[in-house]
Amino acid sequence: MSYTNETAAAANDWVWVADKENTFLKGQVESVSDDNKTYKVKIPELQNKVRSFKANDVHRCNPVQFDKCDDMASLTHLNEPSVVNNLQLRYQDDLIYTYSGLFLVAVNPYKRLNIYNKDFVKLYKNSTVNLNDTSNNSESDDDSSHLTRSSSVKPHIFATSEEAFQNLKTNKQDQSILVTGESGAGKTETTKKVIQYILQVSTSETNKAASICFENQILQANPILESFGNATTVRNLNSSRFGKFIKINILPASNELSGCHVDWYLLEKSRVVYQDSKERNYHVFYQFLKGASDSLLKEFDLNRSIYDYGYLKNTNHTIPGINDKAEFKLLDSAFDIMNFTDTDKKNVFKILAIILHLGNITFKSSSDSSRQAFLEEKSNKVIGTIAKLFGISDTAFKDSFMSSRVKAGRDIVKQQRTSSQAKFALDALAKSLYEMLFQYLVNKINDNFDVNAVDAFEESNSVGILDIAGFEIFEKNSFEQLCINYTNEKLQQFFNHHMFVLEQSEYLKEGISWQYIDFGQELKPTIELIEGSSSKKVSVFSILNEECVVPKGSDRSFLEKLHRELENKDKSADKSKEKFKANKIRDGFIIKHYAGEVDYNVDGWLDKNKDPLSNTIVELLSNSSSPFIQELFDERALQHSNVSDSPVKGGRNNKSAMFRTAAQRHKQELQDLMKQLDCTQPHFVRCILPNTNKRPAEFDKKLVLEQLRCNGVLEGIRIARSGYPNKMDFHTFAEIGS
Ligand code: AD9
Ligand code: MG
Repeated sequence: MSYTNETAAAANDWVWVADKENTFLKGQVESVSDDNKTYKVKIPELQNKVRSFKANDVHRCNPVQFDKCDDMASLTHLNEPSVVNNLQLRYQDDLIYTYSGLFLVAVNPYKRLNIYNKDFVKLYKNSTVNLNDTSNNSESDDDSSHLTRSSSVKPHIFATSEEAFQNLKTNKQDQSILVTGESGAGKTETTKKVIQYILQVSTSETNKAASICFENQILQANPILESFGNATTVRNLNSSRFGKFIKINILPASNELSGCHVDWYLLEKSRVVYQDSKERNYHVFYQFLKGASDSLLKEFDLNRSIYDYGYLKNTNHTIPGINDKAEFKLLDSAFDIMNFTDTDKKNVFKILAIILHLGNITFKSSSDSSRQAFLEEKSNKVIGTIAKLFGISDTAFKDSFMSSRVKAGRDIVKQQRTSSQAKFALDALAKSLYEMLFQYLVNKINDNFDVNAVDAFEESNSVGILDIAGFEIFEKNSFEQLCINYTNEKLQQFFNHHMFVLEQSEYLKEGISWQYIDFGQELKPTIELIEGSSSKKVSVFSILNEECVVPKGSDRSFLEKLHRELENKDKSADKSKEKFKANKIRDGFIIKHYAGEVDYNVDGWLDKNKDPLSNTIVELLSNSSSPFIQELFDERALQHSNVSDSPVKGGRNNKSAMFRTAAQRHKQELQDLMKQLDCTQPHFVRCILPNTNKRPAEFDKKLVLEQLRCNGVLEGIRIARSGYPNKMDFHTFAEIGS
């Protein structure tokens, strides 16, 4: 990437040059061609060899006084190598936090640093400065104070948290802290640090006992969410397989905690029934089997061996550094602190037991052409156990997955399923049950916060912390990647627009004329391509939703329709079509995201988008003799009886919400999130993975550079550079001018 207003290098200048092996190297310009297009550069690291480079691959180095600078926006020469180099130099000194304009960049240290203790909280408390106090020529109509970090305190997640906290108190405005990054980059750890800081500075002196109790409950929501929502993956031993937005309410006048609320997004359900090699199922299954009492396991007809369960047996059951038995104890006490009764806890464990048993029903196929499914002998006992736990009859349960009802003319007839169809139905049930359980847990946590909330809700403001996966470009990208990339595209649009608003207000204040460009608009065509808009009805999601309801819809017909409807034949007509490319060779399509082109493969998209549960099973379970199961499925039954192509609005907790496809649901949830974020003063944190070996002190420049391109840090620099440089001090100005 070249930056438009970057000053060109001349002979003898020190520069960064592109290098395949080292990403970039430092060198000194020997000469520049007459047309300024080619540079000859001497490179000390390559035994002073002189090499030729195109102008685009040559970037000026910064004067040494900028080494390890706290805010990269202040670099004289702002280019990719300088940014990466600065992060690397700081990382070597354990300076993991660095500002880049509006961003706080956090590089995962992969070791415990002593920078989060009470002394550090004290250091950052009240460390913000009021910009309005220092700007005596402000003519802004905006009478809210803008508190920002003081240049005397070093970049730190506590500094960002303090800024949010002080702005909440002073402006009585909701705040948000958006934390994104790759898997393993440190988002969840960062989120925990923000919560730790907010809780420590917001504890009320007048109502200390209640405050400590509430603080404890907020902290204890985490072990529950992590047990059920986290798993060991190749990238992260404790990887969150869902996104979350935690809002902590505070009364600005008294500093008192007044409430808390958790929203969640995109739980990876497929992990319940299938895990890649070297990965695990959700932590809770291992914790439960290792930590539960003998009597509890017996009650659910379970034994301790992980290898006896179809959904676990191919996974590593012990992970160095993870003690499942001890974690179960922590989970159990978190349940107690969150006021789960013994019955509530038993209900939760019952669902886990049912899921484990569901994975143990196995089939044989008949040898004739019907390939009809037959149960393996031992499965009959398992079915009996599950039916008992569900509170339904054995036969009805067996019937619900062994056969399906299909329309034949005016009649509904029963059709026997094949082995793979029956297995699909059971897996779908296990996945849905797990997701419903997760929803139940979050609802319980939120209900508990509501009960304990301080009775002055309308006077409170919140700090919301978003912990959500960053942009993903894998070898094979599926529906899940589209959902997460679409989310990141929206968040980037939010950032770009926010930056534009800030810049604009800065120029207005100083009466400087500038041609405003809202960089948020640049992302609109891609977003519209995915979700559609009032003027653009046909989108990836609309075509996918349609294929899920038309008779005989398939992944292939979906793909054909995508190619037909979205491939760009008329370039002038529709900007969003410029972001779409058909990829007929790889059975997929390409979307040009701001972070790069992503090749999506459509295998399995219709199944992933539809509600996989059949009406039969939903009806059956909503009439269960167990009140808990009945309650879980009642709502589902209601949704099923109202299946409609144009779903009504409503959050996940809205009982009147009709069934929606996964795409419709995610679009709605994201809209709700964006609406909330729009009302907040945002703060942006970008977590960076330094290496893929989970090792401290190892800094992979290429890996870091790729992340900076994807996570908007370099995009932020590009936008900042399109405006006027407004952060230059006098000495630098004089140096450049001379
Ligand atoms: V994922 O998308 O949920 O897979 P995260 O959330 O980005 O991912 P996480 O916060 O779980 O990553 O961090 C991964 C690991 O890095 C942690 O388990 C720690 O071992 C390590 N880590 C991250 N941040 C810090 C830190 N500030 N100090 C020490 C850290 N270790
Ligand atoms: Mg995480």
